Amino acid sequence: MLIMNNYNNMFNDVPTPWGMYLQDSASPMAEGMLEVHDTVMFYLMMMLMLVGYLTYSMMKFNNKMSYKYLTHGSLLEFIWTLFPVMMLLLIAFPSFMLLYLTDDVIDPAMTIKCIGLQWYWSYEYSDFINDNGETISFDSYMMPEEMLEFGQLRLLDVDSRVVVPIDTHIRFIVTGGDVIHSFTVPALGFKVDATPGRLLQISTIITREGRFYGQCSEICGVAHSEMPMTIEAVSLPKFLDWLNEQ
Ligand SMILES: [Cu+2]
Repeated sequence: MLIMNNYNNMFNDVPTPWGMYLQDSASPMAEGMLEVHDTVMFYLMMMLMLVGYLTYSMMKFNNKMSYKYLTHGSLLEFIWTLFPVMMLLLIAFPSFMLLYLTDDVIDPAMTIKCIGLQWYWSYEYSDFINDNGETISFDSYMMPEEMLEFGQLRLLDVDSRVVVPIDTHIRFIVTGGDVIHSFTVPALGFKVDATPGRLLQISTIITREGRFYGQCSEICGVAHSEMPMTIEAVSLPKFLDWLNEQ
């Protein structure tokens, strides 16, 4: 859900109190996930109504109804076997299609390495080096509650955000430095385990500017709830300005 941030007039994609639906998507992958959710919900509702209706009928007409072909009725059995199969196929097909699409990494223009640590994230922009010839990298800690500025979000904002350009194929390489963490940004459709000794990748193309928040999603110790991730998507010129400052 979108919330206007008074602090700097940027849109934030955050969980909202009593929010019942998924966050607005900001990438084709998250868009696909919303689509699959809605599709599956449609079939679930149809099944719920059918099963509910049949259960209700059976209770209402209990022992007052007889149907000669209820048992050993081949046609009836054929229908009530085929119907669930069709339903499952209708659910399975779009969901598998999305699953394999999300695994695809299409010719990324830049790569960001995200390392989950107890209890912060460390980011490396391996494609860019600073004046000293070092890779651009920084640690990203949660803003402590007493240091929050007006408009910043408790348990969600960090001291240094991951700034990325929009409309660019970006690859995130995720790993863990100590224990397993999970790099998760709902608005972008990310949920990648940060496993020590393993590199997992996910690619995205962010379709709009904004701040996308996420929280570590693999219980990793006492401060598991205090290692959020904030991704700030900006236009390419703004991203280059940011890069120059690093
Ligand atoms: Cu963690």
